[in-house]
Amino acid sequence: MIAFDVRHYDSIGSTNDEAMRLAREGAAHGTVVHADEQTAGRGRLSRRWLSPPGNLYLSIVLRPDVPTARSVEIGLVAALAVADAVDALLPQHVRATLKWPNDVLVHDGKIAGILLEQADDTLVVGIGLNVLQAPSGVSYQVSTIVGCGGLATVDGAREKLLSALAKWFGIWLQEGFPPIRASWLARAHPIGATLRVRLADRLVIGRFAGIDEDGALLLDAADGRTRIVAGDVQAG
Ligand code: BT5
Repeated sequence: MIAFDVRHYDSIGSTNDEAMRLAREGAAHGTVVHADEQTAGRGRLSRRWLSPPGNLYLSIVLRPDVPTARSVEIGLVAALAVADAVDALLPQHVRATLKWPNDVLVHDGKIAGILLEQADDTLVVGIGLNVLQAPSGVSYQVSTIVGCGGLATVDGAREKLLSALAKWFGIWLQEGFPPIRASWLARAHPIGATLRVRLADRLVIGRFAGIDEDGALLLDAADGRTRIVAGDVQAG
């Protein structure tokens, strides 16, 4: 069980930066930085995460006692936890789906993003979840809990998310990656779906063939099976 210690801020640049700073000062496993808004919220690859008041922005310091190479798996653990929390806040017939590596979608719109950052033996997992406010100026479809018919407060969403995270982190520590991989696949693109994956230097188009035992994306492209460790999946 993780003992969460939540530090709340009204406004901050990025909760990930603050969590990293606290981690460098020795903050314990389970320290959580939660802000009502971020003025410099970050996505992957220096992209922006729009962070107006009304949504959940938090970062968790984790010190898992496992090789750093397994941190990719924690991204998938976090995505499952966010998806469970989102499901619990939405009407029963609506379910969150997952897009590799860490996006959580509802009705094909991105409702949450996850940013993993690492320094030595410390991992910071940053999660942004749209609860009340759909940010404007995003180039693709965005969802919010309330816009999808859910009922939630930001603090209520935080509690659901942290308890789901404690649950999935515990499963991962006790049973390893196989149950995470199976549960992730059950919520993800169907096997065989056409995916377009933007890599640093090119676009790869192929059929989704699952994720391997390390969490990497497997794609059957014209020139055979490709294993992808970093990229952006675009609409099929
Ligand atoms: C992510 O990056 O999806 C990771 C986002 C992590 C945000 C959290 S908030 C708490 C913590 N503190 C931080 O500073 N960050 C973390 P990526 O896959 O690169 O997606 C970024 C893209 O999502 C942007 O380029 C926009 O197109 C889109 N976007 C920006 N804000 C959004 C929002 N609020 N909801 C949905 N999409 C958004």
